Amino acid sequence: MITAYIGLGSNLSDPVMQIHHAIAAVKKIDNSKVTSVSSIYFSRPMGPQDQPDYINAVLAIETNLSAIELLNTLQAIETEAGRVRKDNRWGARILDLDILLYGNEIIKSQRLTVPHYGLKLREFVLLPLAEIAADLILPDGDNILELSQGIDKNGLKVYSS
Ligand code: ROI
Repeated sequence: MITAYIGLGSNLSDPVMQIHHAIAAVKKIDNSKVTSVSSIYFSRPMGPQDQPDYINAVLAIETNLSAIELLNTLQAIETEAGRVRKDNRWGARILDLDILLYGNEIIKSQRLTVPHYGLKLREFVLLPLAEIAADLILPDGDNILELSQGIDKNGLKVYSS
């Protein structure tokens, strides 16, 4: 079993409901067990500001799936939520499920970069991650608690716990 961390985000179609639904869907993934779920956070958009505010959370999952199997499963959950994959990398989305970490592995393939490229730059990833895994160390040796304490919160707040 590998412990992976997944970031969840939504800013369309009732984001709080989307995140609750997504957490329930991830809990049903075969060969896997969700071991912790952060609070649900309210965050301001990173990137273009002419889009709604976001709801974000992070969860930990122990899984026997490979990283690509996990990615395929998460993308199926995004599609099920009604997400249309188009060229809107920085735009509004119904549901985003990102593999933040997959054990201590470093993965650089066409479909997948792990650790997630935005991990250290995003308050809406670092603070929820620190909430559920304060003693986590990244593959490069950086410490999640220190990173989370060093980042501007940019209005991030707990929406519900
Ligand atoms: N901004 C916030 N606050 N939360 C997100 O999940 C998020 N996701 C994105 C971009 C557009 C970068 N901005 C975001 O993909």
